[in-house]
Amino acid sequence: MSTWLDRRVEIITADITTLAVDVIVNAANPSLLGGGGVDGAIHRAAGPELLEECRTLGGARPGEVKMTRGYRLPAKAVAHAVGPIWRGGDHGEAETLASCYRRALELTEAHGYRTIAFPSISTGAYGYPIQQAARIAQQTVRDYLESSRAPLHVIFCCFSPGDTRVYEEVARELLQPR
Ligand code: AR6
Repeated sequence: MSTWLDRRVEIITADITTLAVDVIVNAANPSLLGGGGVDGAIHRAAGPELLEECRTLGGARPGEVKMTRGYRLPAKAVAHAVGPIWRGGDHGEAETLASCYRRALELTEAHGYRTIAFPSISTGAYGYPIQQAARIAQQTVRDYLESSRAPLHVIFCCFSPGDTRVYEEVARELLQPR
């Protein structure tokens, strides 16, 4: 089951490591050397070569994104994004989170890739409230697609049906005429 927001954006429930897309986004930490959650799942599925390449990247700051190959994943590449840790919302978390989505889309376009799948960055271990994070994710992607001529296809890959429902609610909200 998937919900299409428009021809270029859809919401699905899935394990992101199973998706045969061009780029999957990782919710990484500043070391870029792996961790739990989706980060751990991506490293396990990609194999040790991914960690080897990650060691050459020199880490990343919150809001930054760095791209690697996908190795044993069905995806061609991984965009490692460092989301913000939620600290109440008045520490620039929204801007840092939006930067993750924007930079991942820019890198995808720069590499000539077309399909990109995002997990719900920062809403697990980093504690970002999912409804607020989903709003930023969808608004940032929508703004990016409006200003870009690239033939991008964006997938919001939720890990649970509950998260998918939140994303669908937010999508309906954002579709209301402003
Ligand atoms: N496919 C799709 N989404 C997933 C998967 C999966 N296989 N596994 C988990 N999620 P989290 P964060 C969802 O904690 O909050 C790591 O240790 C999950 O349900 O993975 O950005 C890093 O190394 C949630 O909705 O990332 C960092 O230290 C979303 O992915 C830290 O956690 C993000 O949850 C980053 O925390």
